[in-house]
Parts: sequence; structure tokens; C-alpha cells
Amino acid sequence: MLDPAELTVFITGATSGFGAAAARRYVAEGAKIIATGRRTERLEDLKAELGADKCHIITLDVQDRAALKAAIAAVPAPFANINVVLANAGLALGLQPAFEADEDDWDTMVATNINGLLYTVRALLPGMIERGGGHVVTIGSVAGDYSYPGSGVYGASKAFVKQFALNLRADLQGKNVRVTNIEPGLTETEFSLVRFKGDADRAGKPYVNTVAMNADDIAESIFWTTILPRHFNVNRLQMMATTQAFGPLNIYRE
Ligand code: NDP
Ligand code: 8X3
Repeated sequence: MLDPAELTVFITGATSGFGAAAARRYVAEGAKIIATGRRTERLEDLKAELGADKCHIITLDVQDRAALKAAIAAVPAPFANINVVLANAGLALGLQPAFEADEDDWDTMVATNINGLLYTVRALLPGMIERGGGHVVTIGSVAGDYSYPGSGVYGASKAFVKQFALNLRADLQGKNVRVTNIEPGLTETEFSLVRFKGDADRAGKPYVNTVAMNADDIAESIFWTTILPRHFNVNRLQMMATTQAFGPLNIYRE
């Protein structure tokens, strides 16, 4: 296993959910992290909790390619040896069928889940290769594999992430950079609150009378894939709550 103390992890979307849980998990094991997201106050709280020697913060919108590049160029020396990228920032907006969906929501999901992830990986990969290797972890979803009504552009964006991660593996052969796409199912975070634009009643419904996964479950899986011995690459890791499984294909009847 790799020594986590040798890892410096660049995390997008560290202000909540999987990203925040991963930040805590890595620092607990001695790694350094660069925590990013748009909500500065949450980043400041995380830094106060984890310590300035282990946690560097950058207020960053992943949609802003120029800002991302500038921020990476300005990372202070103690955090400059980035060898894990956790491209986690993302969101779903709405659950309407495609013919009723809000096109602005589509734009935001594409700009964040696809473009933001691409900008993040593209900006960090050359340095990682130059320094001798590392690991790119992308956050996909079961929604990238299985259709459900209203998944629309969200699920399609996660299918994109999965294929991009696999294509990266092909490009990175011989570069000592691993790539893993983490593909969770139902997990209780702020995801649903964001999807339903702050409607807490609606956002809570997917988690009622069941046991979903939680952010620490996903952080543990992310962490595990990155400390495995270097010769060993987990390409895709799909996981679900034990309470979640497959249903039949729907047949429409008059
Ligand atoms: P949360 O809503 O709890 O966290 C999402 C994070 O993404 C926040 O830190 C948010 O930070 C960040 N983010 C969103 N937009 C941007 C942006 N434009 N620029 C920078 N950061 C941004 O949700 P989760 O932790 O659940 O989601 C994390 C990832 O996991 C997402 O990609 C999601 O699609 C995926 N996922 C979630 C599942 C679930 O059931 N929860 C299951 C499968 C995948 P801020 O708002 O401060 O910018
Ligand atoms: C989040 C899981 O099922 O809500 O990616 O799309 S789901």
C-alpha cells in the first residue's frame, strides 16, 4: 500500500458531501489536501478544522478554466506536489422529462459535470506526469450506466465522465498515472437539496424509510483506490446502498 503521507490531493467540490468527507479522510491519514469549491466560508471552516499545514484552500468555480489554471499555478510550494486529483464537483438539477426540462439547468450540468471536470483534469495532468506519476479519480454515478425517468442530462453527463476516464487510461499508459471512475448510487449528501433547488421536503424523500450510503462510505472507497500498490489500477468502482437494486424495464400500456 502507498503511504498516504506522501499524497497531495487536489479536490474539487470540497465544501460538502463526498469532497468534504474525502478531505477529512485523507488528512486523518497524514495526506495534504488542496480543497476547492465556490463557498469560501466553508473552505475556511475546513482549513480551521484540518490545519493550515495539511489543508490549502482555493475558492474556485470549475466552470472557469482560466481561474482554474491560475489557481493551480499559484499553489504554494508545500502543496505543489499534487499526485491525486479528485474531480468530484458536480450536480444534478431537476427531474423533469427532457421535453419539460429547463435548458439553463442542462447548461449548468454540462458546464460543471463535463466541462469543469475536463478543465480540472487537463490543467493538472501535465504537472503530474512531469513529477513522475499520480492518480486521477473522477466521480461518475450509477446514473451513467442505468437510465431512469428524469435522469436526462445528469445521467448523460456521468456516462461522459465514465468514458472519459476510460479513455484517459488509454492515453496514460506508460505515464504511471492511474485513473479510477467512482460510480455511487443513492448517497445522502446535499446532492438532493441542490437537485430540488432548496426544497427540503422534496430533497428528503429519496432517503425516507431506507438506508442510503453516506459521504464517508464514498470517501473510504476513494481513499482505498488511491493507496493501492502502484501496479494495480481500479478502472471503475460501482457501489450501491444494500437497499438499492435493479428494477424491471418499464413497458408503457394504453
Ligand atoms: P454535494 O451537493 O454535497 O456536493 C457537491 C460539491 O460540488 C460541493 O462541494 C459544491 O461546492 C461543488 N460544486 C458544484 N458546482 C461547482 C462549481 N461550479 N465549481 C466548483 N465546485 C462546484 O453533492 P455530492 O457530494 O453528493 O456530489 C459530489 C459528486 O458526486 C457530484 O459529481 C455528484 O454528481 C456525484 N454523485 C452523487 C451521488 C449522490 O447520491 N449523492 C451519487 C453519485 C454521484 P460549492 O457549491 O461550494 O461550489
Ligand atoms: C446520483 C445518483 O440515482 O440520484 O448520481 O442519479 S442518482
